[in-house]
This record gives sequence, C-alpha cells and structure tokens, in this order.
Amino acid sequence: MDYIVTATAGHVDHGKTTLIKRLTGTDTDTAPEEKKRGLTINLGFAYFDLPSKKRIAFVDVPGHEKFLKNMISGLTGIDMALLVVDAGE
Ligand SMILES: Nc1nc2c(ncn2[C@@H]2O[C@H](COP(=O)(O)OP(=O)(O)O)[C@@H](O)[C@H]2O)c(=O)[nH]1
Ligand SMILES: [Mg+2]
Repeated sequence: MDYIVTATAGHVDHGKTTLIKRLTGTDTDTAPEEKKRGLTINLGFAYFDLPSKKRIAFVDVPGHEKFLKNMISGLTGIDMALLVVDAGE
C-alpha cells in the first residue's frame, strides 16, 4: 500500500475538520474539550483509499494560534498539504 500523507492547513473555523469527515467518514475531533469548544486541539488521523490502491492518509491539524505547537508537530513526514479556505470569507 502506498501512502500519501496529507496535512490540513488553514485558519481556525474554515472547515478543515468538517472536510476530512466528509472525505473519510471519520470525525477527528474526539476529545471532550474539542467537542465542547468546537475546535481542533490535538492532531487527528483519518484516511481513505483510492481505486489505484493508494491510501490518502490525513493529519488534521489545529488552526488556532494557541495550538501552533501541535500543528507543527503534525507536519513531520507529510507529502502534501490541503489548504482549506472558507469561501464566505
Ligand atoms: N455553512 C457551512 N458551515 C461549515 C462548513 N464547513 C464547516 N462548517 C462549520 O464551521 C465550523 C467550523 O468547522 P471546522 O471543520 O471545525 O473548522 P476547522 O477549525 O478549520 O477544523 C463548524 O461549526 C462546522 O459545522 C461549510 O461548508 N458550510
Ligand atoms: Mg479542526
């Protein structure tokens, strides 16, 4: 299995975690504090497989500046980034 490791990138509340859930079926905001505050704190992990047998593995990162250290720790070893921008902004 080939892995393409992809990190989300973008401002807080622009829909990164929602997009990953739509693409993979996995809600990566699992901690009670993330649910309570409605934002990502910890790194989240999810994946889906392409017909070509490649696996797109996502690292969903927090966008809030307070959790910048967590975001940066998620970027080790990624192949690409998925930049998410709220079109309404
Ligand atoms: N209307 C609308 N709301 C969205 C969309 N994507 C995300 N949201 C909402 O915007 C809020 C922030 O989304 P979230 O995925 O947590 O953003 P993140 O901080 O970038 O991960 C949540 O309340 C989502 O339900 C969208 O495409 N349309
Ligand atoms: Mg998020």
